[in-house]
Amino acid sequence: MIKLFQPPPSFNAANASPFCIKLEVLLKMAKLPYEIVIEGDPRKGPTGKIPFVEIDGKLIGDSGLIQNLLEAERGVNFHENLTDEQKAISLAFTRLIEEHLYWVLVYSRWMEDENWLVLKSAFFGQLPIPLRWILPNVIKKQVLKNMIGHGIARHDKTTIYQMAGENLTAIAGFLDDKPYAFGDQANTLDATLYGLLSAIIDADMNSELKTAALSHDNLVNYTSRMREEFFPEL
Ligand SMILES: N[C@@H](CCC(=O)N[C@@H](CS)C(=O)NCC(=O)O)C(=O)O
Repeated sequence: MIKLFQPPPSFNAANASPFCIKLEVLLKMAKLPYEIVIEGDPRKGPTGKIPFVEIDGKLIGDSGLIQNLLEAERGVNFHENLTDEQKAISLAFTRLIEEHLYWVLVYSRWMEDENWLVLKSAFFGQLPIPLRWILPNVIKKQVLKNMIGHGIARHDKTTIYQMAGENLTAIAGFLDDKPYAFGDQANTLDATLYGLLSAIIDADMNSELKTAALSHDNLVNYTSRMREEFFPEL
């Protein structure tokens, strides 16, 4: 049985982490049995990030690498029926979502004062005092450092949300009125896309990022359809 290590559901979404939502959707798509182990500390994972899994006694991190491993070792094909061109588009959008749009989500959660209060309480609210007072600001400084390293936090707020708006417009234009990214069958890009859209749209936090996402009806409808299909219990 695959053990999936991830934090508990939060913010009215299946998970606080879009990568955890993505991986859980992939496991559901592949109909592979798995067991969730609640783990909120990314440092416990082999790459220092969540999600991670235990398969055959080995810990493996990174949703994309786990996906590759499932394809190589469990006979799953997350790209079934896709042409080489579609596979290339899928990878390009995956990188846009995970390597750029994701960082705007991080910015909107950690740097917007109202969202920071929600996040602080969800992530650190259960810690004993004085950790509950000290840790949030220590981690926030580290997250800001990471965002500066990535480059996103070197821009002003208006520019950051403008860039995210461009990403969302590109995604909405590509999705158009298709049920899934590549037509009638859900593929790996749907897991990635839903993970991030759910973190933006379903999560009970507001920002210009969410406003931009909500301005695309097809993204809103897609997110609620995917939620209904993969997390009907929510
Ligand atoms: N490429 C990784 C990214 C995972 C990731 O960034 N996870 C975040 C949570 S959404 C994390 O663990 N951050 C903790 C940190 O960077 O210290 C994947 O696809 O799994």
